Amino acid sequence: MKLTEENFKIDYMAAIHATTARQLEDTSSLERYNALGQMIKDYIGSLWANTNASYRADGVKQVYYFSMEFLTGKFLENNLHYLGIYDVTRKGLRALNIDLEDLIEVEMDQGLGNGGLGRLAACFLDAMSSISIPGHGCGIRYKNGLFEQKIIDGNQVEFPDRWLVNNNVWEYKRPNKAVEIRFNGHVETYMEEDRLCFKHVGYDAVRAVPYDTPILGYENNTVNTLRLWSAEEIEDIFDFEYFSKGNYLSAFEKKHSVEIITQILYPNDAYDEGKLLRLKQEYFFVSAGIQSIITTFKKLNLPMTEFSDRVAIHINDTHPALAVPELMRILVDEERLDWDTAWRITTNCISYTNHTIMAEALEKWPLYMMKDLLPRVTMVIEEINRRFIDTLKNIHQYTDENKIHQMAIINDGIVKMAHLAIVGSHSINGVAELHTEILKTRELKDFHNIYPTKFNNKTNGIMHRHWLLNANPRLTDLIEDTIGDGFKKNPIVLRDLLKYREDKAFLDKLYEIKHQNKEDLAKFIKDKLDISVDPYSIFDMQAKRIHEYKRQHMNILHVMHLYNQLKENPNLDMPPRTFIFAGKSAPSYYVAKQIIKLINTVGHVINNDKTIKNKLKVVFLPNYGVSLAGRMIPAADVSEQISTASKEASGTGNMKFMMNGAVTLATLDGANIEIRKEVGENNIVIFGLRDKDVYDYYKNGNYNAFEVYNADPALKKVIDQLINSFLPVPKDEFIPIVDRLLRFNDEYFVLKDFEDYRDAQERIGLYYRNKPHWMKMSLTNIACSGAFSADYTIDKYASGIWHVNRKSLDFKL
Ligand code: B1H
Repeated sequence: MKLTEENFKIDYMAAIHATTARQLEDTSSLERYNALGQMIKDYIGSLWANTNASYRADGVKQVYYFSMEFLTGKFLENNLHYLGIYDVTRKGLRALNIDLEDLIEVEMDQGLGNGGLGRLAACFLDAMSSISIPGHGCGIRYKNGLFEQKIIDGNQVEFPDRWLVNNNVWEYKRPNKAVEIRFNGHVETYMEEDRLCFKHVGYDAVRAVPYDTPILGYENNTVNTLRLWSAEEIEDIFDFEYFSKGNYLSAFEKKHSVEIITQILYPNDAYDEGKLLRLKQEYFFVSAGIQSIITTFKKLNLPMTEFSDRVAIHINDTHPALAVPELMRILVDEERLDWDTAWRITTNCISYTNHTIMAEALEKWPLYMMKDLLPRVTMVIEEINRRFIDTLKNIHQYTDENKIHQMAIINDGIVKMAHLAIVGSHSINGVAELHTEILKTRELKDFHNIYPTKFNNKTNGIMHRHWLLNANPRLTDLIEDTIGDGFKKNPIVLRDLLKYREDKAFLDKLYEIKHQNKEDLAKFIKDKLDISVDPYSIFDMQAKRIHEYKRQHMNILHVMHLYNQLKENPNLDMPPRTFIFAGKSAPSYYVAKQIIKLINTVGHVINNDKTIKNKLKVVFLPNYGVSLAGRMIPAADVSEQISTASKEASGTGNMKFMMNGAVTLATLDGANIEIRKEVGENNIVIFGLRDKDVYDYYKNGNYNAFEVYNADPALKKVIDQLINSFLPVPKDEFIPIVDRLLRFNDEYFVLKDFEDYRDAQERIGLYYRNKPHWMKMSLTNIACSGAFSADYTIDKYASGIWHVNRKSLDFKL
């Protein structure tokens, strides 16, 4: 949009007065931020209204991306960039003696997600708007996002994330669009003419109130909607029943028991806790979302049979899989369609992404629990299951009862959500080539046999405008000066940078930018943690959720090994290294928390040892999230992507780091494999077991961790140091970690991969010392990262799964 500095100042002063009723000089940063946010929101308003009007006028097919998590982070900076008014805003504020950076800092992260899955949903929303896909998010407005992590005495301690305390300027509450959600009660059957009908009675009703946030497209006038639902009590229950009986306090208890539904985000990543409240959350937002989609569809005045021509519903993992029976329930019970027609519509609408094969993450609900909470929906699932088993027997001629039992949606009193999602959707995709291959040939092989065409791959992507343009302005400027700004809309042209591989002047500039970013981070680390790190050292980073399969403990054991070498020979010729860790552990994941403690303990010893001449430092940056990632990633030299092969479905941090010029140190897992394909094997450092080796060990049961431990003195030494008082903690502190590695035979092959990892790290050191060589690797990574833009990923979802078209809008503000 067009905005002059003069007009900006007029609008901003008006916003200050309207939102604060104070003179500018009397306002706080928070008030100034809110005023700016309000003003931007006003600018967005007409674009948003226009987008919705045009979708409705043309009756275009729209996508609804259902996800339990949307990790959007901050909005202000992005919205300014996307409206094309970042520079004028900065200048205008400067003229008023305000730093835009300070206001950006004030905004709280919207942290409504755990990790990769939630951030992917946020990058996808941005991409849908930016490539002009009519696509919206549907989720939960958690009062408390993912906990805030503090490190106290080396331990993770969780604090509530009260992101709403200062009010959320970006959302619109829309009470007039609230819907009712029904839990518990029972089902009555009755005949109407010759149709058997079902009525849910005696239920507890909850009000779902939507809060809408605009999702801007990049300079294209498109504004889609992120609709998050919040639970409120239904007034008449609250008022009457209780008050009239004089139960004033019980009335508030009732209110509390309703609002608790959207109070917290479950803090597990890739782990299913199986709590009733979680099931409630899942049904709550799925039912609300589908009801509101149906209301929107009905405004088109089309027959219900055209629903799937106008609506695509995507479910982000199985958490929203109740969309299948809920849509069936509405089509059959309320819209009075026959089962087969309803089923055709439902399966045509719904598509499903699988994000993990880790057994502990697969959602399973006890049938009794589901029946109790959702009596009619469970009946629908039972009917879907009955018909599915019929198909297996009659169409596919299955006679093997065992196989049928295994594939069933419900067996032994358990509802398997992945099976429900597969049977109820027309598309099932994995999130990287290897992951999809594993789904097809191993984990979901039986389903692939009967539905070969449903399965497809959509390798994850990241929003390059966030992770490059916003996060790394220095690098962005250099790229723009060198190859023009085409990469902003079409990131594959970053490949033009490959021409500069031999250009010393260019590589020097690239080095200088990385160095400045490292200086910035070094200062941040000093301010936050009072640890001095050398910006000339290798910044080696592992930033992601803490999990044994991601193997942060392998990383820190290797750091201990380097330390041992330095202690033996303080003059060891080794490039100085700074190992930087960040990531949260699920609060109840004991071993992961011990890994955090171990990293901090080792850091404490190493960082305070003067004899090693600052050649080694270890930093754990607390409270990893979207904002911290934006600070860290531009300063990384080495990106640690070291999961046990086959375990990391894709990874997306790997893409963010390469885009910012880090060299990846990786196992052949998830999207690392595709990164290697893009950059070529000379521009990535690969080590470790392959997925096939891992599966062979599991199958043959012939892995012996003790043997590996006994055969490698350097490895044995570091493991022993965990429990021999080498570290300043009680002797038994790290026994759980050692037990997992030895007594329980090292499920994730940390010991097996250790030697290879050590060699790979040595290669990293050698390459880094050869500066021109290193900078060429770094440049190649940046140049080849465009392929991983979420713009392309979403384009493939749109054409290959959703069958929706781009919708260009020419409205101008
Ligand atoms: C991923 C999850 C996940 N996979 C359950 N599965 C959750 C499962 O709250 N829960 O119950 C939360 C999260 N998250 C990640 O998805 C994968 O591990 C990554 O490899 C992948 O890149 C990411 C996005 O596809």
